[in-house]
Amino acid sequence: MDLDPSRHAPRDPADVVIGGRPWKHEPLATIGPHAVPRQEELVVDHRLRAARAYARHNGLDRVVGAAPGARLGVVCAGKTYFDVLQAFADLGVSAGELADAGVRILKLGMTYPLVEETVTEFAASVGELVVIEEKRPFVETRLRGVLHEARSTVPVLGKRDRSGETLVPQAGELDASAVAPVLTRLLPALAPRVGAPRGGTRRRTLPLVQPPSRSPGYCSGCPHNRSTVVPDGALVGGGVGCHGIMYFEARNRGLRSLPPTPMGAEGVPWTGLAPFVAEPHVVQNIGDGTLSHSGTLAVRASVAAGVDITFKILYNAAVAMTGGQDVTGLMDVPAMTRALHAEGVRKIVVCAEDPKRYGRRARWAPGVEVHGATGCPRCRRSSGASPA
Ligand SMILES: Cc1ncc(C[n+]2csc(CCOP(=O)(O)OP(=O)(O)O)c2C)c(N)n1
Repeated sequence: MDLDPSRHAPRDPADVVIGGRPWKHEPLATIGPHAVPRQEELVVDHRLRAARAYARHNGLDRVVGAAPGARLGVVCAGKTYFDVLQAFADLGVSAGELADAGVRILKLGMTYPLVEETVTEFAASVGELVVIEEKRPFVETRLRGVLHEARSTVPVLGKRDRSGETLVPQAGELDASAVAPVLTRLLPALAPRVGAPRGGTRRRTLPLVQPPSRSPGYCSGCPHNRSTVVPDGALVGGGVGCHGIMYFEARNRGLRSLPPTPMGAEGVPWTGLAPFVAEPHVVQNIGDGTLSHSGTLAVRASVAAGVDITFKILYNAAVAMTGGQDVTGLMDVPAMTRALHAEGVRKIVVCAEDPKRYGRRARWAPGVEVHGATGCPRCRRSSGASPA
């Protein structure tokens, strides 16, 4: 990787007049119409114009390949540019041979906003345009708008071909092997050269091996083995944390589950769902790291909404999923029961491998039940060992 700061020497475009004044960037540290009367105009118009002027002045968008008058113009950006070059190489056309193949490529350095002059000039220099980009037609849609305004009549292809059939796939990864068939459809002359020996070496495609699949599971001794066990037929919610692996475990095939939530939103979908479904109750797994980070808000919201939910908090004193870091601001277990009680949680049960570890003076919240691993009715079906 070249990290030399001098490899890029940005130059401010001179003489850019925007909104009747020479352009000067104004940082916005204030909000509100009283503070910045023309804020919207600045954000949606002036700054974008300045960005275009900058991109044009510094040559961020580059053209490679054939000279103007080329049969095909390819518009692409970033990684896809290299996939396009690789696809051409796989079809027997090296970067140096693009000109002979009648291919001109516009490699966008900035995909939004498009620099109108650059794309209109490029369109005027080719017979037909194809936009090759991964996923949805982001550049393609904008490009069509720009060319339409400029009254360009150059045909633009992209996600669909002229007959409306899929050309550049929207789904999945777009790598060189997915780009190559797009190119051969546009330039059929390339097709027969696929797999042809080049420079003495021949690329061979190996068959894709489909190994037998293996469901993930917890390590033996991991407390999640026990903490993710739920009563038969229960509706279960997962979220962010190692408990999320329960969705993929072989033993949980057929589990009735709600989809996982983002971190801290464990149980939150239930506040919206509960009033509209016959299901009376959900069991929601949540880690102590997540609870300390933001999950307390989910508990508070559930209490406020008055929904019937059992949060199953695994107290493993670690942010296990991301590598076993310490939980910042972790309360001890008795303090956690007091906090949950203060939030208005109606019933709090502690299942501990060894309840004695908390001592007789532990300051539990009022009404807390503390059970040992064997005595807890909620842990009866479990296996493995859990600290708490
Ligand atoms: C907002 C946000 N920050 C960070 C992460 C990365 N992350 C994934 S799981 C996780 C926490 C896991 O810890 P815990 O809740 O204690 O569950 P455990 O894995 O120990 O069961 C974090 C921080 C995330 N998914 N979302």
